[in-house]
Amino acid sequence: MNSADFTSGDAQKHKTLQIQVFVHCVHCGVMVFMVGSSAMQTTELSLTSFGLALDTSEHTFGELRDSSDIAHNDAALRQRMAEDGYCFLRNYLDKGQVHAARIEIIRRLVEQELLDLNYPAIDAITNPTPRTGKNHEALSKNNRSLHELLYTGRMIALYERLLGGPVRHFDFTWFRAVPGGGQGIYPHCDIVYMGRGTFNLFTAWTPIGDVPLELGGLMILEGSHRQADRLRSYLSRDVDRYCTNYPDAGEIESGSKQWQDWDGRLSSSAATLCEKLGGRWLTTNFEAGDVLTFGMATVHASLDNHTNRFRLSSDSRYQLASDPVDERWIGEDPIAHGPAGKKGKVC
Ligand SMILES: O=C(O)CCC(=O)C(=O)O
Repeated sequence: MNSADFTSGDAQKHKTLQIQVFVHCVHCGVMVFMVGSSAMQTTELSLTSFGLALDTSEHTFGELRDSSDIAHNDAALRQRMAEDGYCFLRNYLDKGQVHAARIEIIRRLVEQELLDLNYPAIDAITNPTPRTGKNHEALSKNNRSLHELLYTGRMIALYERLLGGPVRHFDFTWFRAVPGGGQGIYPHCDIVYMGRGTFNLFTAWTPIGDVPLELGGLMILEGSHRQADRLRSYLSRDVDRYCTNYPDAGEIESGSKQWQDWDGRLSSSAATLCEKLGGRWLTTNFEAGDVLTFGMATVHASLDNHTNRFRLSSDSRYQLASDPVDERWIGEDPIAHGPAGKKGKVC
């Protein structure tokens, strides 16, 4: 199946499609989606990341380990994080809360005229002719149901267990609304974007609704957190540093240009990086209620969206309250990667 096949069809048909991924078929080299409707079509889709084909054979691609059986065991959870560089907790969050957060995001997407309202809004079908670009910040800012999901209750309890003390979160919430046909992100580690406080910091990647493979979820490069020696110079970089003596320094300082020569990527190609560093790209069919948490040196990327729906997910960050915090991501109106977050030097 190509993405055009999947994205065509009327709403009712779309709603009744059931997509099952046969993980054993990753052995065939091509990820096979069985798309079942009353007509029982069987079609195929190759997975891509950042526009490039991904080798989904078993030595380079696999399933995330589910740690939900140890979600409430502090020692086991920390041990798992040390071992794997991530913990994937299936069905850990309250599905009702995830749904409430989704409804509010949907309401804001409708307000921004980004959904095709010939279909039920909750399905988040992308408006093929949007009049405006989307405003990520407007999706997450002052979004009480999203913030309750991410910054109270089970989520905070998880980080108290992982960190062993009172926790604070970044005030900035990254919200990803990847439109139908949109690209995922290139391989990177988070520390290059948020390393001015502590390294003892975790990301929570939270699907706001189901995110099956074809919608483009997150992937972790297996064992990559143990490659810190090889990645030492990458991991010590700060994406907001710039050279004041370069011709475009003024544009960085005014905010008209975000990056001088580097956007934090470790590589543009998930497949090539996997060959170089070893390990498999691990992912899953994410469901509402799942959370995937990982550390600052864990290499990750995301799959492209091969549907006509928005992929909705957030990433949020947690650390010990007593540790220093990166000034870019806190406060009422975090400075983020804007001009106030840049650090210049003569190169
Ligand atoms: O959701 C994505 O596509 C990227 C998320 C990410 O890079 C992160 O959570 O650090």
